[in-house]
Amino acid sequence: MTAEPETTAVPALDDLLADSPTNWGKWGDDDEVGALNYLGPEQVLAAVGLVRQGKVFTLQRLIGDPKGDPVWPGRSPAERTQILDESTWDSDDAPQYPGGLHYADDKINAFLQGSTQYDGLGHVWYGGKLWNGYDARTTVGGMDKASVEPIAQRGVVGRGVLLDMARFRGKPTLDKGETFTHEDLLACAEQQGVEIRKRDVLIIRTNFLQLFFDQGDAFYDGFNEPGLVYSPELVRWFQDMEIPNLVTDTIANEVTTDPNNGVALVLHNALMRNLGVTLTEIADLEALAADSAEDGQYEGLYVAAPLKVHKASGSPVNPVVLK
Ligand code: UVW
Repeated sequence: MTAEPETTAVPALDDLLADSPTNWGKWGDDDEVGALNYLGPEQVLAAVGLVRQGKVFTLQRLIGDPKGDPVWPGRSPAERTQILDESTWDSDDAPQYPGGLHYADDKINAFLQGSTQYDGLGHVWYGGKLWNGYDARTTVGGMDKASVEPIAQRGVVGRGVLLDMARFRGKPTLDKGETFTHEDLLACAEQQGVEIRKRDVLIIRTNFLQLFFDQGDAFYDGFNEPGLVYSPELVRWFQDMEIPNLVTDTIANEVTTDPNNGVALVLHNALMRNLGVTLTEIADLEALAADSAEDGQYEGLYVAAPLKVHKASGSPVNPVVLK
């Protein structure tokens, strides 16, 4: 008799996160920005004081990069179409303006989460409930609740701390499926000589998307990004530290498939859906990381405001760090 191979059932998020903390109701029944409530005038003013050198870093990846745009499997890169240019006026039908004005126009057809982006807190869910307990049916035809719009309206400003996990692990990029914990973030911060404080915006560098440019289509074989991995202790740490926003240079901010239980995107749920931590993805941290390694300043003023798109589950952003 041949023994059946042992299969381990993948738990439902409802079961895996049954005892995980939530912040539902903490900022009222109508809240749509969650842990961003931790960033008030006190945090803004303290962060402004970190601008000591006049250095400015923009964290958005180029949309329509001639080398390609890394996107979540199933999404497609943005397509930019030229609508008007000088050739338009080769035609007798071209619009004529008094004084002889000519101009260029273009448009893009893009996934709102197909570039550097903020997720609205309602972007992912399980068990029929979104952030703050909103019914998942409120997503039908557009996000009536916890879209990116309220995040875009308020903006995000605070102390940003860069945690260069690739450099900390002594590698050019983290590997497919490589994980790290909040303890690793603390060790990385210590090695960098910076403190992670309550209410910090965490900015984590893996440089994993370099492999998208190096490997071409093979990048998507067995797609499994590196990143933070779920544990009850990690969720408790985020909760205790009142982390408002997690920014990474990967497509989805965490290890894609949790090696401990086989569940996909556990932290999108444990941190974003349950605690209201805002997620920012596909950031380009290369210039900031190179500069921080040189000057030793891993903290700065973080400023971001995603595009205001009505009912959207996410939208593009070009975050800025000033040192
Ligand atoms: C998913 O969660 C599917 O995508 P994102 O990377 O936009 O969060």
